[in-house]
Amino acid sequence: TGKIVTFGEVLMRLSPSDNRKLLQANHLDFFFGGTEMNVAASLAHMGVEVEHVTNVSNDIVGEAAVATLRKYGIGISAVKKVNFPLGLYFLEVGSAMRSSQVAYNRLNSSFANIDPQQVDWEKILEKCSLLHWSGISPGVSEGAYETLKAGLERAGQKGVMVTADPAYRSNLWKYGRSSREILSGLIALSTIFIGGVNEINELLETEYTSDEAGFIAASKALLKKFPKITKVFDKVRTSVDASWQKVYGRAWNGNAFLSTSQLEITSVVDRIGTGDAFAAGLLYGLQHFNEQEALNFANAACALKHTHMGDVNLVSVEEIQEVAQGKTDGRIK
Ligand code: KDG
Repeated sequence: TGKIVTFGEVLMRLSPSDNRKLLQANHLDFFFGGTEMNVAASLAHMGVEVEHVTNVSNDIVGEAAVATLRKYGIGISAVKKVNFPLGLYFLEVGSAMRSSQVAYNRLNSSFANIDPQQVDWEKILEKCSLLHWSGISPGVSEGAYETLKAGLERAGQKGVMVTADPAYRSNLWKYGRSSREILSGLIALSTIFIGGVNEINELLETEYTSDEAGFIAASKALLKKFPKITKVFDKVRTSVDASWQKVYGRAWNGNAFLSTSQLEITSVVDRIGTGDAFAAGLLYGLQHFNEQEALNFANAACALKHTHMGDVNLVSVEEIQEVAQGKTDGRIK
C-alpha cells in the first residue's frame, strides 16, 4: 500500500459560537477545513501517508493553512503559494428544525486559480496507491476542474485507484456550469463511488427510492453507466433532530449488498465533515480490512466526527475500533 493523494481547496471556516446567528456574534471561531483536506487530515491521524495537492495564499493566512496541514501530518510538497486570497466560509450552526447555513467567499481564491500547468501529477502520483477527489473541486472553477481531470487521467494510466465523492453543493453550481455533465466525466475516470441514492439520482436523472431495494437498483444503474466504477459506499443519516442523529453505512460491491448497524449520536456537537470522516474511515478500512469491516469502521469514524468541533475528524484507529466493535461506554479514560 502506497501513499494516498487528495486534491482540493483548503478553506478557512468562521463560525459564531453558542448557536448564535451571525448577526448577533461579536467573535468568530476559526478552523481550517475543506472536504478533501478533511479526508487527508483524518487519514494522517490514523497513521496513513497522505499528500494534499492545493494552492494557498501567499500571506499570513496561507502560512497558517500550511502550518495546520503540517500539524495534522499531511504531506505538503505539492502545496503552492500564489497571489490570491485563501477561500473562506461562514457557518451558522443549526439546531432543532433550523438547518445549518453556509456562505462562501471563495470566488477567485488561491485554489480557484489553480491550473494544470501548476501541478506535476507524474511526480505526485509516484508510489501512490489511491487518489481521492470530491465534486466540490470541479465546482470551484474551470481551472480546478481541468487540473483534477488531468490527475484522474494520469491516475488511470498508472492503474492508481480513484475514489470519488460527488459532494454536491448547490451554492457552488449556481453560476451556470452543469454539475451533471462535469461530474459525470470525472466519475467515468474513477473506480469507487462514495455516495448514495440522492447523488446517483442527480447524476443519472433518475428517481430511485432511498430504501435498500432503491439503493441496490441505483448502484447497479451507476455501475452500468460508469463501467470503471466497481463499488458504491454510502453513508446514511437519519435525523431525529439536528442534535440527535443516527448513522449507518451500506454498500453495493458489484455482487452483494452490505450494511452496518445503526450508531446513535444523542448530542451532536458538529456535523460538518461527517461525510469526509466516513470517506477517510473507508479508505483506511479498504487498505486494512475486508469490505464489511471497512464499512463498519467508516461508519464508526463518521459517528465520532459528530462529537467534536471543526471540519476534521481527529480520532485514532483504536478509538474508531472501539466504537465499531461496540466497546465504548463514553466514560473518561
Ligand atoms: O464536507 C465538509 C465541507 O463541506 C467543509 O469542510 C467545507 O469543503 C468545504 C466546502 O466546500 O463546503
